[in-house]
Amino acid sequence: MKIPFSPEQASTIAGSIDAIYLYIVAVTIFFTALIYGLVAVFAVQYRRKSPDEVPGAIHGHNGLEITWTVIPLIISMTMFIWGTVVFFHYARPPKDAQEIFVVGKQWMWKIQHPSGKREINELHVPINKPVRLKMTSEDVLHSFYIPAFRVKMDVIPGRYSSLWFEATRLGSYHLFCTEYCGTQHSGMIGKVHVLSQEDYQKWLETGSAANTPVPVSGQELFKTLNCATCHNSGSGALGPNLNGIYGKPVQLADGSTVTADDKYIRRSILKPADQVVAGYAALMPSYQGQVNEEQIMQLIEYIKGLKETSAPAPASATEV
Ligand code: HEC
Ligand SMILES: [Cu+2]
Repeated sequence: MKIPFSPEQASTIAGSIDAIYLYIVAVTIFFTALIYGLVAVFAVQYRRKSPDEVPGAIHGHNGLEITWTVIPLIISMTMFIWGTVVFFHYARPPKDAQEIFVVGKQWMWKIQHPSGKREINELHVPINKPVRLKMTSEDVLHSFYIPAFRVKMDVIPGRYSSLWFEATRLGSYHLFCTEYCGTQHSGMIGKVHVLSQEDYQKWLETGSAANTPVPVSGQELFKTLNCATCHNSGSGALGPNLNGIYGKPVQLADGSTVTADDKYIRRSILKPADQVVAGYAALMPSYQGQVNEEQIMQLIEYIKGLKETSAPAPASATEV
């Protein structure tokens, strides 16, 4: 259904967002018309007809009170429940969603696909496939908005936010930053290109010789930053074995337990002293200022891929 003055519906969620939006608008228009209409009618009907007319006293009416409380309650609950159902669908990416990495930076969107292919202010996605964007910001607040998909999410420095969608129509659509982020904010715009799955694969492969898959870039960083000096899963290693830690609980020195998720690993790299692993000394240096957000994402992808049974990360003493 094409709604006048609104962008095309090009994702699986666009229809349900528009439906609830139209429902709320329709209810609002109905009651606005009803109330203003009655104000006008009553003003005429019950106007003072002679100068000495005195109105009769009103002593309330329970039936009326209950009616105009219960009806709006029911209507607002339909909005709430329906809205919640749509929101839950929107907030929970499907498990099989393909991940794409996004870093907002004054004033551009830097995007990297898992195969390593990069683009700026353009996002190529396959049609009919759920895609999840993992997003963060290098500097200030930004917000990632694709009107035709009806999806928008804040992009926040120091945090990961995620946004998912499944495109349903081929074509190119607007991409906007919708959080005022400085002088060139209005120029922080781009295009989302929805390709057929074959064309997306072809697009990924063009110039692929120059691309390093994201976890492999992470592995290279792990070597060049000398992480492997301490994290080498050898006996007597200074740092904990990182194989298989992703998603698992970690016991900290202060007695608490945290899950080794993206946020925890990012913090371990930038502020290792904040959350020290039980049984280890706080020896790890901070990498603040040595790695940018894209590189942190790459390191995380590498650590995510380390299975419990992986060969030990090479000790840099023998590697370097
Ligand atoms: C000088 C040795 C050293 C270096 C170099 C080092 N680390 Fe660490 N790392 C440690 C120690 C010791 C701990 C445990 C104490 C703590 O949490 O601070 C640790 C903890 C961690 C943790 C949390 C592990 C867990 O089991 O919860 C992660 C993730 C991590 N480091 C990643 C890295 C990455 C990535 C690099 C390279 C960018 C790096 N480390 C470089 C010594 C090091
Ligand atoms: Cu911005």
